[in-house]
Amino acid sequence: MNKTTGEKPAVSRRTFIASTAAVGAGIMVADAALSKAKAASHGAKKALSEAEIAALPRVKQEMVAPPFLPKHDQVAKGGPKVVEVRFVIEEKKMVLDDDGAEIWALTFNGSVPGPMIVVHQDDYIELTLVNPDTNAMEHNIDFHASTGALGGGGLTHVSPGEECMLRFRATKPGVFVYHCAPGGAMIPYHVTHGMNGAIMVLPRAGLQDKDGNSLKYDKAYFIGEQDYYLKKDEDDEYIKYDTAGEDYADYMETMATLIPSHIVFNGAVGALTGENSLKATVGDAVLIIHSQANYDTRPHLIGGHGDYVWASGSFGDDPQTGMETWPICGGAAGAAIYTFRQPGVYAYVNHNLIEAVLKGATAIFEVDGKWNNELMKQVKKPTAIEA
Ligand SMILES: [Cu+2]
Repeated sequence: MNKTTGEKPAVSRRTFIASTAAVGAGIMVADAALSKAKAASHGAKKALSEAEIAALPRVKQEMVAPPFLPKHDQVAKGGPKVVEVRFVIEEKKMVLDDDGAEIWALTFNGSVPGPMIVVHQDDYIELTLVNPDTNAMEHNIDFHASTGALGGGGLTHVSPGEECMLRFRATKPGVFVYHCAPGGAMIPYHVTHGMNGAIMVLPRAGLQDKDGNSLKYDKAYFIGEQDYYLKKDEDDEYIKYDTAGEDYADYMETMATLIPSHIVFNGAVGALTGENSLKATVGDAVLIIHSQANYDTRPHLIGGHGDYVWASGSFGDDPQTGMETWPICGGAAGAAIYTFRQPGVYAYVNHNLIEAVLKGATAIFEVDGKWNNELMKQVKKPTAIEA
C-alpha cells in the first residue's frame, strides 16, 4: 500500500523480476544453510577402516600454554590426518590471588586451563595421557568433541605411574570443552581444581559467515574461565594444604554451597592483566575462545563487540553478529571474532560484574593503533556545571 495515496501500487515487470530473483536467492541461501547443517550433523565423510586410518598422514601437535594456541592452518591442507597430542597430568600448588590463596591444582600439562588442541573436522585426535608416579590421584579425560564411552572418559582412567592412548574422530566442527571425570564427587572436585581445557575443531574450509564468506583471524586467544571453592579458617584466611587431595573434605563442603571463592580467567586472578594482557593492533581480527567447564558465564568486551559469535561453540551453525554479551553455559566453550577499531585498553569480562570484579573474572586487551574521532570523541572534558 502506498502511504501517500492509499492506492495499491501496480507491480511493474521490473519489480516482479527483481522480487522473483530475491526469492530465488533466498532459496539458494536456505539450501546452502541446510547442506552446511547436514554436513555438520552427519559428519562430512564416511567411516574409515583401521587400515585406512593407519595410512593417513600423522602430525604431532606441539602443545602451548594458554592463552596461546598451537600452530595451525585455518583452512585444512589436504585430507584428514591423525593429530598426535600428549598430555602429562600435573598436580601442582598454584597461587590464585594477590592475597596468596592457594590450591593444589589438578592440571593437564601444568596449566589452568589445559592446552588448546586445534584440528579440522574429520581429523583423528590420538591422545597419549600420562599420569606420572609423582602424582597422588587417578585421572582420565572426557572430550565433549568426541563420540562414545563417556567422551573417552571410560577408556582413559590412569593411576599414578600409568599412561594410555585414546583415538577419536572430530566429527563436529566447533569449540568444545574437555575435562577430567574420574567418577562421583571426584568429577566436580577435579574440574574445579583446574582439570579442564578446550579443543577447536575447525571446518575444513575454515570459519565462515552465514553467507559462506570466509572469516579469517589475525590472532587467537584461549580464555579458560575457572571457578574455585576454597575454604577459610576461623581467622577468615584461606586454608593451606601440604599435598594434593588433602583439601578433599573441606572442598566437598564449599563446593556443595555452589558459591565459588574465586572465578578467574586462566587459572588465577590477574593471569591476563598487567604484563600478561592480551595484545592486538587496530585492524586485527581476533578470535577469542572462551571455555567454562562447570559454571555459566557471559563474556563481554567493554568498548567492543562480538562481530561474529558462536556462543554455543558450534561452527556448524551460522555465527550471530554484532553481539554485546554472549552466553556460554557451564560445560561448554564459545568463540567470537572481533576486529578492533580503536586503540586503548579493553576489559574483557564475565559480565556478571560481581564475578568480574570481586571474584576475578577479568582480562585486559591492550590495543595499539590510531584513535578514530569519528567513532568516538570527547566533545567536552568534565568541568564544573555551567549555570
Ligand atoms: Cu583428574
